[in-house]
Amino acid sequence: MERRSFLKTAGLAAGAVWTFPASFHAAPAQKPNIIIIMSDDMGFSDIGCYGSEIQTPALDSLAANGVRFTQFYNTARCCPTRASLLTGLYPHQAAVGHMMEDRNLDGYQGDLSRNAVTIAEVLKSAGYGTYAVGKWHVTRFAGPEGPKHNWPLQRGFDRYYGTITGAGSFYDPGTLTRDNTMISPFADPEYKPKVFYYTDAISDHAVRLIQEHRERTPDKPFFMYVSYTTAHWPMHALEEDIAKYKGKYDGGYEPIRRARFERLKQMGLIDPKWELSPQAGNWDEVLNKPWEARCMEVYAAMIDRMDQGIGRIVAELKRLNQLDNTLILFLEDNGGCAENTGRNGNMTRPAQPTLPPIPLDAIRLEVIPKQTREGFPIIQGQGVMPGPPDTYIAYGQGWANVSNTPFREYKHFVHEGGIATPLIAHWPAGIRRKGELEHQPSHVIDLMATCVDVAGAKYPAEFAGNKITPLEGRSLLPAFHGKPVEREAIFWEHEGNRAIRMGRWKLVAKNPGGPWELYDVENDRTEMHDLAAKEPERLKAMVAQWEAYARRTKALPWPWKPEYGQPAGTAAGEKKAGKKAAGKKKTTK
Ligand SMILES: [Ca+2]
Repeated sequence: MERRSFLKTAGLAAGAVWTFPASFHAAPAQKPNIIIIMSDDMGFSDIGCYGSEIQTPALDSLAANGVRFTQFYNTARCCPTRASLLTGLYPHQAAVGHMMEDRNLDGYQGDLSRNAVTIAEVLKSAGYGTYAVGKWHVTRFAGPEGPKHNWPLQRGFDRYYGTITGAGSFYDPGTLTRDNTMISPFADPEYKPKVFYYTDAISDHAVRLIQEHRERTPDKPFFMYVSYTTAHWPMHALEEDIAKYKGKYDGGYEPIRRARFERLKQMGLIDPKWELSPQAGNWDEVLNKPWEARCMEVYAAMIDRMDQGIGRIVAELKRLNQLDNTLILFLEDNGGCAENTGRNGNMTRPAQPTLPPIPLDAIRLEVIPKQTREGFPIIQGQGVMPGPPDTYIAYGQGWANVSNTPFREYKHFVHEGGIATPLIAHWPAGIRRKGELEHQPSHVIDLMATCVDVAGAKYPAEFAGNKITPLEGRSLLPAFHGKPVEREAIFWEHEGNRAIRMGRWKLVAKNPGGPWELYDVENDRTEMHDLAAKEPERLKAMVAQWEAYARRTKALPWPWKPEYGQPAGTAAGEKKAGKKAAGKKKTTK
């Protein structure tokens, strides 16, 4: 275990540049394959090799034979993270500063910018086969007829199987698409599982596309983007997986959170001097404990199933003798989600279908469906045990707080709980470190630069007649080997939540009108001791830096109003924002 001082490399002297020597590792005979695997709405401590009790042997094995980053960051939300990952830019530069709506501002168009290129577009021109599987969610045009200018095949991918929108049933997901055609999972001659479960469909298609690539173009390397919707609401999982976790969460939030906190410290992933952030939710006051515990059992089962699929992908690479020369990266798109979807009300399941059935070949588009194909209504609330296809329920704030152990806040927010994610890098032929930790702060914007570097590709100044915004991220190749990556600062803006990280210092604010807080992250990464009042000069300088970033990257001007208090996108914020926006011009479609 590595006990190197945290953040030591973060405060590099200005101008210190480290260049990666070409001879550092023997150049593989063939360019490496690259697979980026991303999960959805999971917290920092939700996988085994980051302190979780949830069983993730496949990811743990990648970690044991690769490098784990302790300070890797996403953007706090699904679409902006996906836009950043694909383009190497901050989300607003890719025109996806928020969700999939056009707010008539450059940074907030809800449709991937043509002044950005995707990793697939860049690697394709470097001779790679390119594949995307799973959630897309970077275009507001998600109807079966498109327009499809920002669907995967029009953004550099050779093949695609997945969902164009952001969330949906795991048993019957809306906007399911193969290549350029929307399909029904129950009328798909190419894929006929006994039970359709989206996580398995993603894993199976990843395996199949790797096989087909090797059969058809054995001399070409490939890039694959595997984007699971695990463990975004609804809590949908197969009973055989839920059974593994039966009773595991009956003791409530605190024992699980404490155990994760201790394991994180033992593993060296967090500094023992950091305090555990406050507990959200009091188990003693939970009225329906079996229901609340079941929510987490299902959540754990969803992650378990994803890990089984990752295991199958790894096994296939091994079978094809490609594992050594494949860079596999695993990350999460945002922190655990405290949203309340489906947790209110008290619906019951009727004995018989009450609605007209939907034909098996019908294309469905819903994020939150009203019924199953058979005609059973979708049921929600505390009378409904989550898991089966006719339920649609989120796991709620108490468990999200557990997911984000030891940090504060959730998805949406840019305190550490919203933006801290594991990053596992596994590449036997290219990374010598085994089971080690890398403490340098880095960000999802870095994955494009890393892919360009690893693939020996060139990031273009112009693509398809459009000027391309210069790359924001830095290659993590040096960091894979424990060498410093030069970087002045990392920035965030989401729904008026703001942050900047410079070395050991983090400036952060919640909500458009919220005051700035300042933390010494080296001593206090759980953001418990606000130093804003003690460090007015530092605060002022960092605020100026953040504002310059926000204007440069088009995070400003804002669609958010400081007086909203709560950001749009949260339940409270949407209500408030909706009321205010109603009297003004309509900015969403
Ligand atoms: Ca997400």
